[in-house]
Amino acid sequence: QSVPVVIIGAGPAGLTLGNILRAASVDCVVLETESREFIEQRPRAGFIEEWAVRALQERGLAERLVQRAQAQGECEFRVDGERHRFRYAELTGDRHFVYPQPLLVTDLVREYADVRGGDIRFGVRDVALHGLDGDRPSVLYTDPETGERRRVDCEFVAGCDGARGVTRTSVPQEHGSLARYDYGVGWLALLAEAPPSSDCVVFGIHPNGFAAHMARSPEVTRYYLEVRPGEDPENWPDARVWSELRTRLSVAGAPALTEGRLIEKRVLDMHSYVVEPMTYGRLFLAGDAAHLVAPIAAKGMNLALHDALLLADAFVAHCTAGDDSGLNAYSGASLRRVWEYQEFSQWLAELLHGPSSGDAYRAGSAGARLRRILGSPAAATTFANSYIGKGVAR
Ligand code: RFL
Repeated sequence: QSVPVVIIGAGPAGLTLGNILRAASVDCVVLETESREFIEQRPRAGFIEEWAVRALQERGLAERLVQRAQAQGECEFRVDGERHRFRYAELTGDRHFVYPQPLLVTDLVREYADVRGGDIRFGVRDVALHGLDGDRPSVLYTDPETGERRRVDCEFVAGCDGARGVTRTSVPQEHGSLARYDYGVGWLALLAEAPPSSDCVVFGIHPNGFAAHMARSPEVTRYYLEVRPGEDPENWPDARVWSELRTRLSVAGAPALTEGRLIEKRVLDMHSYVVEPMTYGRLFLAGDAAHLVAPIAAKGMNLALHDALLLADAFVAHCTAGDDSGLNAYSGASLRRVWEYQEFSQWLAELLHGPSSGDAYRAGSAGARLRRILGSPAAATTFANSYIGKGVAR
């Protein structure tokens, strides 16, 4: 079999790319290790920036999202027993759309496979890439039903297989670089079967550690607690989680947290990485496969969507008009937004983690950071633009 593009991975990046290629009649095959049921339920992100929603809408990929997502334009910092509202939509005109990643993935799979008739193969094993530095690469995988080894020849491979995929590791080490940053903290990521306790994202800045509240749906809320890196989630029985969330997030005048069963409890070691360049021969990396951004500022899925949009247009221009300018510019164009978001996440992380670092200098600086965005209109606008992903320098 031969197609112009093989897409490895059916996350937000791979599925968005696949949908746009289908709409332009560019043939592709999507290979995914997990089952359809699994990817439609895997909980993760939930905050999508307005520019990304509008871009999906223009491609006919956001109908259900726009109908069902709640839009939020404010966040709240809670510190020293006080609450400070930050109204970024008033400053930028843009909001976040609260839409759980599994719902977006469900919509994108349905559109790709059931509406646009796209080819997607679930449960594949042992994906291997060959000939990336030549004109005719191929992808091999094991068919889950027959156990047979299958091969798809192509012009391009899109590596959309996330942080633990195979495509990034197919790039020879000497070809590029991997820049990595460790935050030195862990986050206990929690999903509670409980309605949100605030109408916006809440950042709790506390000497015990940072905490956060983010709506996911009317029935489910995400919470985060800063913990030691590598800490065992078993150290955090439900009663301890709720007690610590109350300590770090409670302020006078705010409604009490609505508690519920904790349906996810895992420790994330906060780190980020960036692969440069994001291409190797005929392989183009996109999304978490190319760059991971710790979920401090809820940026990862937005970057994955940005990559998919850029790469899709570049493949379409190549395949339909022989125009390679988009493919040549892809890595640089993506990395500008990637580094912008990396730097912002690091800046915000220091504001959130400094006060619990045990270091008086970092704590003092973090206090200055917060006062500046709350007190200076110019600083507030800069922060708001970064927070919503607007005005990335070209
Ligand atoms: P994904 O979503 O990981 O999809 C990759 C797909 O590839 C498959 N795969 C393979 N397929 C074939 N062959 C192989 N060898 C394969 N290996 C893996 C996988 O099964 C999977 O289906 O990558 P993609 O598309 O790049 O999307 C990235 C986003 O998923 C990620 O950046 C976000 O989830 C990050 N993130 C957040 N981003 C936001 O923009 N807003 C948020 O609010 C937000 N919250 C979060 C987050 C990530 C979190 N975790 C789990 C780190 C909250 C959390 C807790």
